[in-house]
Amino acid sequence: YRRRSILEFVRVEREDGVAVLTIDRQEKLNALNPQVVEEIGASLMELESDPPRVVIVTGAGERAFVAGADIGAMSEMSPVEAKRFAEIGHAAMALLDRTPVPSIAAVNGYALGGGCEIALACDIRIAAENAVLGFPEVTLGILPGMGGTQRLPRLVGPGLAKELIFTGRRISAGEAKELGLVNRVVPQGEALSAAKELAAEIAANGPVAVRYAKAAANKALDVDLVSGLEYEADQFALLFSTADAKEGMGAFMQKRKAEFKGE
Ligand code: CO8
Repeated sequence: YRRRSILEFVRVEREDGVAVLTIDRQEKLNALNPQVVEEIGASLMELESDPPRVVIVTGAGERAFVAGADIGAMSEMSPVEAKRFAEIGHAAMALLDRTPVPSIAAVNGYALGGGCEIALACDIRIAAENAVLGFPEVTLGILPGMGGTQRLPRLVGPGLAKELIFTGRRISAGEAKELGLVNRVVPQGEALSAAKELAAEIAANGPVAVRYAKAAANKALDVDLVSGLEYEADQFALLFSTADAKEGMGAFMQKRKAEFKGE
């Protein structure tokens, strides 16, 4: 990604160890054109050099998280340009996937197509009750090109994923909760504040432990059970070398609150 000193459609604010990445292209319901995708990638790359304790991704305004890829821009793409678009999308989602710290999508409104795929690349999804989710790509004659065909079956199982992808049907936040596509539904306008509360709860815990726990949980999706359990045991043991583990267990024994330093 090119480093851009001024980003037009993405901003990142940091507070108390939590970074909030906001996609802001409100007149197009935060739809993703190549520049928006590049800016998401560039912002995530920037965070890599000084990771926060939690990353939250959200959309500006109350109507949309992200209403998908920009259909106007896509309607003029050649296959080569579409491939490039998918590649920068995958690269940005890989950064989100790979971020060592927990990520939360605050789904504040429409999360369609590429929008739903961004939410899927996060560890946890919180939806406002007005949120509408779905994968309308096949209704446009294309398919989910930013990881949806791969991440949705892993999250909700192949049967439900295929139904959603083949029909392109939009579902409510409540239905998404029933399917396990979102963790929780909150009142309209409260997705970001709920995500921040959750982020604070996570950020109060041992940061190294949380990172290793994320890596171990991700392993579960990639390897067989025996290898995964071995990995877990190794990470468990490794944490005993951290000051945080001494502090955490010591604080319990001394009946006081632990103060973690992330070391
Ligand atoms: N692309 C371009 N413009 C959009 C998009 C979009 N996806 N979504 C909304 N807009 C624009 C509208 O055109 C409109 O612009 P204008 O005012 O200039 O006409 C403005 O945003 C407001 O939208 P609406 O007037 O349509 O608002 P409504 O409340 O009537 O409807 C909907 C809201 C239902 C969300 C409707 O806008 C809609 O259906 N949008 C398209 C949703 C969609 O199909 N998304 C999936 C796109 S495909 C995709 O995401 C592929 C992912 C692969 C990515 C690959 C690599 C990055």
